Amino acid sequence: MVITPPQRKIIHVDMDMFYAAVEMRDRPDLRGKPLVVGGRPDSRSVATTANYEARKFGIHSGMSCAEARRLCPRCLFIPPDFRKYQAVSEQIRAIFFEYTDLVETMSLDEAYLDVTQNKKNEASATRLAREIKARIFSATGLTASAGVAANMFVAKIASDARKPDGLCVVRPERVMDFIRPLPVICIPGIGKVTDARMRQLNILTVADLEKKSLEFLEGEFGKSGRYLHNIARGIDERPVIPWRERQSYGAEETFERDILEKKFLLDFLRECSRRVFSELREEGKLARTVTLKIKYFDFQTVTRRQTFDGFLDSAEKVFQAAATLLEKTEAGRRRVRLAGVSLSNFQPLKALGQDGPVGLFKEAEKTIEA
Ligand code: TTP
Ligand code: MG
Repeated sequence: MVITPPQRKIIHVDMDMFYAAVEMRDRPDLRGKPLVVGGRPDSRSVATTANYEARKFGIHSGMSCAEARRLCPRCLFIPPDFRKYQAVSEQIRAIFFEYTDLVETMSLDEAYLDVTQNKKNEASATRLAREIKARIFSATGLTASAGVAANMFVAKIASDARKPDGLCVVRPERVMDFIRPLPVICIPGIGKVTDARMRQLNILTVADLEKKSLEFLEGEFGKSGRYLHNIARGIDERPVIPWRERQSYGAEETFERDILEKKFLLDFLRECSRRVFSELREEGKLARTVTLKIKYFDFQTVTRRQTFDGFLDSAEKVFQAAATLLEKTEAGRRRVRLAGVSLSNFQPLKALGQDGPVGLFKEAEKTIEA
């Protein structure tokens, strides 16, 4: 006899236009007007959120505020107040934990809940999702959208399907109809690089991906092949992990002017390296991977990454790695708008043994991402 585990019940909750919604809640005069949370439009800052009125003009997060103003000259710009968003985030997290301890927080405004077993002994995940949305609204005055499905991938797509204030339930027999039309960039783990590769292979949607064999996908995408093969069939076995360790520590900045001088960039990277190294160190961890991010004046962004056999045990080593990676960019020849350094691939110091990190820089393995 084959024993199959019970179908999981996953809810993905995502707040609607989060930062902007908080600002509009607190300032009724902002409501109904196009609004961007970000810096001043005459600075070089970027929009963190646009409310729905602003989105009608094509404004979206990540766009420069100057561009946002070009698209909508009467758009209002409000500086972000992260402490306030953090406080709301804690309120909604507390609500999630009333339902289950299996809560995986993705960002301030987004989390997955596994409610297969839950503290309310409620069998209907749909009813729970409705209740959670109502609780969030009464506690914070803000709306959230929720997706309900048997796995994380489908729940995440579902939460986006009926925004704002949406609730979308995707039953197992409807999953394939729901995901087939999606562009592959919607699949978690597919970034710009993989997306571009898929385009070359003429795989544009999940339906295109579904037609490819496991052998083909493993040949093209290595270890990710099986994951992609499963996802294309609506199967996602990733568990909801209650506490997610930070995946990376980074420091980056947009400069006041575009930078051509390499010396300036090197000084800046030294400072970034010092900052991220000490932040990580404070948490008792060391990293093996350094990533350099460069955004050129025309917004083209590249990352260069190197993973070492051993751990980077000083800020100077992080900087040396970043400086070497800088040589693999066009910095110095092409003006740079933003630069940053991040560290990933951690190990707690205590797990590194009494002798501390060994083999640093030995047989360095390189991963370069364009
Ligand atoms: P999202 O959930 O991606 O967006 P949103 O909540 O503003 O809008 P939606 O209704 O479509 O969910 O991001 C949540 C918050 O994270 C957002 O309000 C601001 C912040 N954020 C940034 O600071 N920079 C970004 O590039 C993005 C995408 C979000
Ligand atoms: Mg959101």
